[in-house]
Amino acid sequence: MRRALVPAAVVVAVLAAGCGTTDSHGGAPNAGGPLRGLAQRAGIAIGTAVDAGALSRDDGYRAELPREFSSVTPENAMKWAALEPERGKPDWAGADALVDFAGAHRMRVRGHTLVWYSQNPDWLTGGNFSRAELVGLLRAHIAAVVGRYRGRVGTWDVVNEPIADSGSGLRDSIWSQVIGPDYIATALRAARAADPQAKLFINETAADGIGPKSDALYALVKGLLAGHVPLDGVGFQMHAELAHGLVPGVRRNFRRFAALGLEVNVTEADVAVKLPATAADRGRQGEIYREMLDDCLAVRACRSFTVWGFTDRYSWIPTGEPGFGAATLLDDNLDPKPAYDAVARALRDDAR
Ligand code: 9MR
Repeated sequence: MRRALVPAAVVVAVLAAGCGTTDSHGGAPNAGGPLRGLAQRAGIAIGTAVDAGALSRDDGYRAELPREFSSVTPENAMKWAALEPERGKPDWAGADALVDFAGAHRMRVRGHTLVWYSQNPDWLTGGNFSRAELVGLLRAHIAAVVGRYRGRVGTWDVVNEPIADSGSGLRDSIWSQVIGPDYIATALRAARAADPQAKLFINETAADGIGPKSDALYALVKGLLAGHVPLDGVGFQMHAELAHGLVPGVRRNFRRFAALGLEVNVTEADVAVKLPATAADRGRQGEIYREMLDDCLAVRACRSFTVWGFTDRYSWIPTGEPGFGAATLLDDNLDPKPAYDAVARALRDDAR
């Protein structure tokens, strides 16, 4: 076992409750599971993005979710456009339902996300606000959202995807353009003030290995820490595509961020496959998931591994990347794919 975070009595109780060789899906035997018990033994959280619509109406989905996962991230329900489609008229229904569900099943919540270039309401992006006005709106938004879930959302992706894809500076957004680079520190400080106990993260895409983009992220984070801006960790999304596999240098990258004293999390893992997916594709996909998880398990500061949706029934990939799909651990029928077995095996091997 890698970490002694879990008291032996808890491990025994979890094992007795049915992890190990139990097949949780009622189908063919798999490599063990549920993932939740295996992850607990390995000393990490295992999470998934959650589709608010599926959570409200799909009983199979609702049953599978707390059995397999110890952490949830709202896929869209906490984005600004979802929370405040009309100015001053917040709609908490989807986010509340998820936080309540997580509480009832003793799952952690990763709040996602407080400031991003995308999925902002039109009134905000089209409002022609001055710098001072936008700073005020950002602070008020963060105070309201983080304050509402204080003590119930343990971790926040405060800032999402701040770095330009080229790695040359910050990504263009209403925030970087109107407020300037300071928007990041402003957001982190507002989040800390609203819930001093919550862990605060910057979450980035396509910065998993070593390269210009992760170098820029590293420089940003180092600067924030030097300026005593509150920051507890960095999330690496790990969206991957079957044909390309993983980028090189993931562990080295995780380790340099960890060496700054930060937690490192995998926050949005999936492996998109060009459709139709063959049996060989599914096998290779399992290997890529395993490499991702092994990269996390190899780095002590990596304490949470989240997949971006756990079933192909609701994955964002077919709409987000037309022609691709089959990206998750369970198929359309919620049956485990080789990727599920690979993740279970990686957890089980680490927990031994
Ligand atoms: O999975 C989300 C999808 O349903 C939305 O339509 C999309 C809008 O941009 O956002 C997706 O989630 C993104 C996440 O919030 C941030 N990282 C990239 C994810 C995939 O696009």
